Amino acid sequence: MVLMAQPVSVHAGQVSFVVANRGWRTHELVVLPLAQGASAGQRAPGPDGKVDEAGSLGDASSSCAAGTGEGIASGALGWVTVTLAPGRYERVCNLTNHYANGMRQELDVSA
Ligand SMILES: [Cu+2]
Repeated sequence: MVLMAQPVSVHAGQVSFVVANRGWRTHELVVLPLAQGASAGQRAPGPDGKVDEAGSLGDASSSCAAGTGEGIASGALGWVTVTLAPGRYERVCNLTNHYANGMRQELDVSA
């Protein structure tokens, strides 16, 4: 599993994410803040195979619709628009075990 996202850096403000699920499983995209000094991939999943979504800026987890839902089905698009302050973020798929299996990527937001 992999989460490939472009670009890897954007300017602060409103940012729209369009997520194409090219796999056969259901996926999602959640935008989480990265703590000072932390890197993408360092979160420890809990017993449920998911990472803590505290501080989430928003997520795309709906098939052919905006925002939160039941996940983006295989072959479908999901999207979300969030407002990001300058800083470092991590885009993750937080379905069970997907984060641990590599579905995360850093996003840097400049002023
Ligand atoms: Cu996933």
